[in-house]
Amino acid sequence: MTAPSRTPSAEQLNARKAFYDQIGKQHLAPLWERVSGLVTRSPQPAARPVHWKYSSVRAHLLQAGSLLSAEEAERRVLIFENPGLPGQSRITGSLFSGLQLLMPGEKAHAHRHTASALRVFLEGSSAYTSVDGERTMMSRGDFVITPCWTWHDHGNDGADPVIWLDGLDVPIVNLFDTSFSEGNEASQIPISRPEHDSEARYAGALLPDGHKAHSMSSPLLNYRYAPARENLAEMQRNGPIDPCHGVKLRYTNPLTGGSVMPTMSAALQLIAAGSRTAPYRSTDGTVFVVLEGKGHSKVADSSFDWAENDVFVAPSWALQQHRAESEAVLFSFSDRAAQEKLGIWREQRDASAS
Ligand code: GTQ
Ligand code: FE2
Repeated sequence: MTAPSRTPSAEQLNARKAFYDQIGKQHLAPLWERVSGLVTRSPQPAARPVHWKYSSVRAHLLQAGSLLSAEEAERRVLIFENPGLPGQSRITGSLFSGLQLLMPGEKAHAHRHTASALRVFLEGSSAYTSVDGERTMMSRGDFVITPCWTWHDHGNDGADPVIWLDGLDVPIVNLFDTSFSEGNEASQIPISRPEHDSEARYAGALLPDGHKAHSMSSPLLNYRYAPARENLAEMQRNGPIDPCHGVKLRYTNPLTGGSVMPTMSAALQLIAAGSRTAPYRSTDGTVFVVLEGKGHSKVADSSFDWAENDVFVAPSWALQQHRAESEAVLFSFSDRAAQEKLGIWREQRDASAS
């Protein structure tokens, strides 16, 4: 029998359709009808480029603060939901993100889960998070990690509302159907180590003698903004400047030099006032958080004018280009760590060429 060639007749098409219906009942499907959508020539993310202005999200979050307590909410978070993935609680195909609010005196009850979390502290003072018995006070721009299955609770001991951004790998954990979570009888986990103990041990270019890694995540709880910001300023003075990124630092696990957690990567970059980055793209859909400055980004066909604390998304393989009106600092996070482990991460630095 020879394979059918050229354009099939209406009769042939009907016969095929009947065949597909028949095998569909047996939970079978023809690859030849599906393959072009399955094994695409390049990434086809459902997630879209999107931008949230802090001023409007903040207003809604404070409204949530008057509608329910942190205790009632368990976590009072407004989820950034990508318009290309409606109803799915995802900011990119693989990541969850939201803004969390704690009013003065509020505490968020202790729990743990298999999802890994990161936080970027945006607004307020005297807020802490505690992770497996170590508490850290958070300041603006600090980057804090909550590795998978670690007990954590938060609190606001200050007089003003506090707001930070959460990023979690929930969609990855759920892709694998590996979500577990539990609450703790204690609202707050007893503190078993001095405050900032992990910073003393791991935040310098030194490590405790004889330390052995017992986790796939970094032992450092809080990566402070102030020293990282100073490093960026000095790198900018000294050069070279990366055409695609300005000057950019990646947060690492000091024990391995690798990513801070197994699934998620984070970075901090400085773009000089008046300068523009060269077109760039990579396969890790990336969430940007504006920590300083004002500027403009082109992401695929979208254009965003951003200011402090705004959040915007560059989906996988979307061309991105950033221009800083005033000196800008962008925090960003993505699933690059997971992609690199799977051997599928790619980037294109001369991205305008194609
Ligand atoms: O603060 O523990 O945005 O467990 C989502 C899930 C925050 C948290 C989120 C969480 C948390
Ligand atoms: Fe949590």
